[in-house]
Amino acid sequence: SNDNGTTLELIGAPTDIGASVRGAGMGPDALRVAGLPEALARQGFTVIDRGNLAGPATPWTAPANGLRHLDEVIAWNRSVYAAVDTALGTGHVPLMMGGDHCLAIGSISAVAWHARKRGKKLRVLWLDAHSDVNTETTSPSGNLHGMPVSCLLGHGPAALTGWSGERAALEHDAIRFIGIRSVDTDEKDAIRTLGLHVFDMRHIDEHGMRTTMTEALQDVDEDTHLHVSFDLDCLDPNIAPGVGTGVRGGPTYREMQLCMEMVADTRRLGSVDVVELNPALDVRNQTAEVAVELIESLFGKSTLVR
Ligand code: Z70
Ligand code: MN
Ligand code: MN
Ligand code: MN
Repeated sequence: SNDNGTTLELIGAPTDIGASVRGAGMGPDALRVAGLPEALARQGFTVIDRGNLAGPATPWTAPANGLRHLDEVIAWNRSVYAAVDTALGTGHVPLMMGGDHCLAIGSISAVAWHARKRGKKLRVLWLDAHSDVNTETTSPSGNLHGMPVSCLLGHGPAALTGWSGERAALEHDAIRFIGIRSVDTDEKDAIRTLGLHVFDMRHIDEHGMRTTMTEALQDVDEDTHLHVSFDLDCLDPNIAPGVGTGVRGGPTYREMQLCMEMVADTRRLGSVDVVELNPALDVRNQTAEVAVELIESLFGKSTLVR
């Protein structure tokens, strides 16, 4: 057989609990329909599809104290944390299929706990049009998918911080943002104050994806656990219309392929989130199909001829 020795666990988290637009809850099944499990199996991985986690329905109530659906967001993230923790504890590579981006709180908190236990450095690549570094006091919407980075840095609501065993799951210099082009006013201040490393679209336009990724992956070494948190709205809406909050001017298909290939080349990828896929807004599941192709590259499928 072509078994490459690595087991991937697909974990579905079918919810739009932190989002502004309905539909992200259908993301996991759209990725399955697009053939994600089979594609990864063809690459030699043992693929375990854990099916979909269960959690509360989205009530679509107004924000309370600057936070919408806080109790339900906590419940979903507890389930995600437990599933990712189990996968990592078994030596498997978890691939969390969202669902909206608030689920990265549970996912990355579990990853951070395991990285610390194993004495590994953690590097997170946050591929997104948005910086997701709002808090309950700065958020214009109250939607928690705009706040996961703050929670992971220890600055979110108390109920969503500290899950990794430390106040902050991530130090400010453990995360690199790629593709950013929609940042709220107060988020800009937070980025400056916290010293976050943001490779926005201007940076990619001026320096190219190759230089950008060389910079973003600097100091990733054999002791590094690399986590990719892939918000599909990072992509240009021309190729990825199936997202709740598309923003024009994102990376092209070719730029994102190179990004994924350069991550794969490090051979340090240890966990992944794929979030914000909204099949209700998609066109014939094309965003899910693009996502599958990019995830194949992320896990080492090469288009190199030589
Ligand atoms: C805005 C907010 C956001 C994704 C929208 C939007 C955040 N900054 N994130 N779509 N994926 O409401 O905080
Ligand atoms: Mn996001
Ligand atoms: Mn986004
Ligand atoms: Mn720094």
